[in-house]
Amino acid sequence: MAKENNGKDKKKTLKQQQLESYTEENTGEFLTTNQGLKVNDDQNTLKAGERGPSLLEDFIMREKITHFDHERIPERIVHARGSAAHGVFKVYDNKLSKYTRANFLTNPSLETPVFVRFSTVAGSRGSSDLARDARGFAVKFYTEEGNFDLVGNNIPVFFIQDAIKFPDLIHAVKPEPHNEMPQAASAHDTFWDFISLMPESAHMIMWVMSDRAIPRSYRMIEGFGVHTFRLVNAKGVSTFVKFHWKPLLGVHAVAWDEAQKISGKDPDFHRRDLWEAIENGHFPEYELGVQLVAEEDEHKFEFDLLDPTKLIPEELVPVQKIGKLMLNRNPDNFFAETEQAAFHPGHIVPGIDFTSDPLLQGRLFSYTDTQLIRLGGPNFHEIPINRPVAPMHNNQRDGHMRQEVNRGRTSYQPNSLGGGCPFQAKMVEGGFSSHAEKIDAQKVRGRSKSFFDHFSQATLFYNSQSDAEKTHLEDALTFELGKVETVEIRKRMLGILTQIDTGLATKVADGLGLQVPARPEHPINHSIPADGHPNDYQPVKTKSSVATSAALSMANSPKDTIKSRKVAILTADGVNAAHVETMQKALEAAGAAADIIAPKLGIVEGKSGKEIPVKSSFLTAASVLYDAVYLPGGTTALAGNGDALHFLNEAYRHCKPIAADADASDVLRSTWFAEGETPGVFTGNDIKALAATFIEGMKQHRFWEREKMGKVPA
Ligand code: HDD
Repeated sequence: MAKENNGKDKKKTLKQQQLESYTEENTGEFLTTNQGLKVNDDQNTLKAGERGPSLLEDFIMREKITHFDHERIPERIVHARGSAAHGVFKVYDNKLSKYTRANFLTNPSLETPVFVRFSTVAGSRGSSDLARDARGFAVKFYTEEGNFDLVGNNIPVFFIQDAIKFPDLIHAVKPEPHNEMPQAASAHDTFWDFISLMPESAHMIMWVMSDRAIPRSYRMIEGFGVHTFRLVNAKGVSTFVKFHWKPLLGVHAVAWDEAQKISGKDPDFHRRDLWEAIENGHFPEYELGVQLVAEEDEHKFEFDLLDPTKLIPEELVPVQKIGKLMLNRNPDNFFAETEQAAFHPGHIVPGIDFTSDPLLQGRLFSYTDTQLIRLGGPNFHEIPINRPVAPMHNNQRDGHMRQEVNRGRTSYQPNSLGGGCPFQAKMVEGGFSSHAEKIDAQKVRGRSKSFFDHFSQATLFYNSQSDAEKTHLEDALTFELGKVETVEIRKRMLGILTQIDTGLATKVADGLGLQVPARPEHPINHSIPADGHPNDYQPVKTKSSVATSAALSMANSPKDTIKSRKVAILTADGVNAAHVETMQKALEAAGAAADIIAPKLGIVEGKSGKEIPVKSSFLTAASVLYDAVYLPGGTTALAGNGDALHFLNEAYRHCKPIAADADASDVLRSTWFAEGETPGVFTGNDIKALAATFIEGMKQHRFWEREKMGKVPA
């Protein structure tokens, strides 16, 4: 595959140069101990005689085993399973300088190095990439003014409004404590018990039950900062901002049946996809967008900007695209970089600031705290991947694993012995100064009434989905609640669903064999504090000023490329090799990769005698690992091959584009979908025309309308 742009040939970023000073390679070197002593045998312990006991003196054995014994660190309490890449971010112009003094957001000549980690939330480090879950989208910008971390998700809202509930939410979704099941799945009693008692999660539930939670690729997800943040300009004027990432490849998902099968066939599917795309020069790209709201407009919406269970519909405030992120380099070492990366929404730079969103406020505490245990002490900022490229100077000293050798006598402020250094920076010198938000309030342990509408945006999301997306959402809820054993929990969830959409509630109830409960006049909130008056915390439904929002449906995502998609070409001896070659070339010219699959590895011999090397056999390949399938003519042998027919039927079931030579009809006749014309199945013998139609079809990603025709038993 052609390399579009080789990141390694480009000028190295400051971060790359910094990281390189910490790298080590064994090639051509002698084996040594950690003390630099050359070792002549690390395969046999020192013994008292060849058959005798090992000697305590053997420092080589002790060092090797001791280090091994301590190799593991605690996995992240959430987002344990992840994959990361290096890249660069560049802003398009200086338009944002009206709103922010952050250099990396206003200076188009700057190329800011970034490290981006994608993740699932609930599963352990070794769990499947294809779990139904939100995806983390954490970006560390190594700006010249310090590190800025945008620690977001692929979903623009969250389950809860207040960080104090986060431990409850995570305890509920993680495997149940008595038997540690199920792994990386929300389809169990404790999760839905919690959710059914937490009406504020209704909006987020719509998103995680949608296909957004089973992405095709990390390269095809959106990202959101979730909270409302502030941009602050040089004059100290603040503007509210929501951050968005929009992938250039569009937003695409797999089918739920497919996701479950991928989890078995290739649990590293997303990790591999990201890695291979970067190795092949298909650098993932995302545009950074902002929604800006002037301070004086803070209260003009029917929802509260500080409520993290709400989004700002793009119909009300458009997303302005301000720059582009490109991921162009895989990490050198997973543990050193991806595992040790420490993100924190509290890492900000001058020109960006927080709001009082109570979820954000709690996060500002949690992220440093968690690194202290996970990375083992207060010096985790010195780990190479976490170091800023901006210089660090302060009076913090010592602690476990301190790397810096601080010179001088003074580590306090004020001092005269050290010449008063390091100096505090004025704002004009780049010093950070918190936005002077005016606050005059009484201490209360409570919530603003402006946070009480839990359902309008859940309804807005549901109403904005395409027919297929609605069906998938209904199916997902029916699946998840079907796995719940406690019938009371299922019923309580139906009560929540009635408040979002009675049609949705009816369909799910039907699948569960239950009655739809009457829609309560006053929605019930079971999370009323013991000393609160029940009416104090009743959810209210406000009429949303937007009925549907195009940006909420993946069906409206751009569908103009097949770059980096994977196509399976099914072959057998006697195949039309000329057609295979033409199709392969056309697909590769459009940026896709086409793999030859055959009954066994080695070569297949075309009818013309041409030999074609086989990439995978039906034993190791699976339709769920591909985006589309091409069946050339001359493959009659496959008509009697159960694996090949299953491959085709399954691709059909998952609504994938399928192209076949007209004279491959002998094989097609043996498949489930042989009869008649169906959407997304392209046949013809003019191979060039067929390739062109197939490529256009692949741009659509899936032909979900096929699902109406009933499920294929594959
Ligand atoms: Fe969090 C990790 C995103 C709420 C506490 N979070 C973590 C990561 C992402 C998010 C992407 C992984 C970062 C990485 O790749 O290393 N978290 C979010 C979003 C939230 C959110 C978008 C809501 C808008 N998180 C949230 C709350 C709390 C935490 C309310 C605690 C009160 N999150 C953590 C944590 C983690 C974390 C325990 C685990 C590992 C880590 O921080 O470094 O501190």
